[in-house]
Amino acid sequence: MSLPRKVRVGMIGYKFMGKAHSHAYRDLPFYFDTDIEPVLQTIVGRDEANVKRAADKFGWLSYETDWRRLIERGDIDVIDIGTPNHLHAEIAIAAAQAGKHIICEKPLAMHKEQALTMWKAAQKANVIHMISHNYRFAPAIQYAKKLIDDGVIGDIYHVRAQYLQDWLMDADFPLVWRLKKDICGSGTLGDLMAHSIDLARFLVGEIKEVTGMMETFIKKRPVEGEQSMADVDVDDAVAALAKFENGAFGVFEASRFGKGNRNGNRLEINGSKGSLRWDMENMNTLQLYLDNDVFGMQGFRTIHCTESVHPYAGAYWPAGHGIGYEHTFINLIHAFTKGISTHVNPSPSFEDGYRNQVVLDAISKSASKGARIKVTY
Ligand code: SOE
Repeated sequence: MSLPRKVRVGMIGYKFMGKAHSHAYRDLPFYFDTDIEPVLQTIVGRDEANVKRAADKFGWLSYETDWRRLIERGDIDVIDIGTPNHLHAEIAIAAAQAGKHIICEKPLAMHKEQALTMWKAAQKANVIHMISHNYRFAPAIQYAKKLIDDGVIGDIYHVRAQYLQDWLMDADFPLVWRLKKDICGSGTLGDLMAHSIDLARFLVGEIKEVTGMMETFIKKRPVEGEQSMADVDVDDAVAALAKFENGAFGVFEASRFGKGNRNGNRLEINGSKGSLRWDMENMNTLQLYLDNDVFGMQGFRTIHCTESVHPYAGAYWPAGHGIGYEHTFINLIHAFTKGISTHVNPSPSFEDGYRNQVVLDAISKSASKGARIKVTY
């Protein structure tokens, strides 16, 4: 067997997602036999002391303080973008033009026009492109996809998705970048509902029409490092109704004010022959209801998605041992490196990021106009 090809990664951003992605590159060869070996070549951050500390801690060979310098370098094959959202497009387009493969955090862009430009730039450069919707890569979600595609729950009527967190409920919590529209594009919509839209698109199909409502509960917050207050110009909570092209009906809710929900990413799908339920806070299990179970014994059964038949699960531990949040990123990076090795673009791609963004923009437009909006791609 030939030795794995080394692919040198340059990653921009070193906080929450930087940590998750670093760990995934590091541990990928530990669990998977791949013909690509990621090299943690260079990590980028503007603050030299902090980025140096992150490089040492996460195992990167070097660091830079300017992402442009990273893209100019000849010893980088992949650009991994984990910056605040307003920088995604500029970095991704520069990376594509320099012939680097790209993986970008979600939401792909600030708005759909920008997302389209990113997708077209990556396509034109013929590089592999992926958006980091990690929850798709939970074995239970991958197995749900297989069950749906195999017709086990029949025709889909309902998709009900909630993504609830509660880290923003303190009125003294400062105006961080995730609360500034010119940096993040939108609030809970792009940060949390983008994940639910991705799962729904993956499992059920394309959305053709939406109605949205948004709310900002705390309208002014302390400016970081200052004594002053400033307006919050993004949503704290969002709800949307959706019609899917295949006739399914969707109800989506996302909030940072769902007291007690730390990372409550949940989904229920009802079909003509059965239903599925998934909850990220219990991520290794999938609830399945089947109409053709014996009458009197019907009910939601709990499937522990830790068997070798469950996608990705077999790469880790013997059945019943379970995996965690970080492994969804290893699985994502596995799909990404496989794409690089085969030159077949994996999913979710920048096209998925663009389509997701079109839905997000339509929800936002619907909320501001108070009208139902057709989603056109
Ligand atoms: C927000 O709190 C956040 O970190 C999101 O940005 C991530 O996408 C989500 O997976 C966890 O929560």
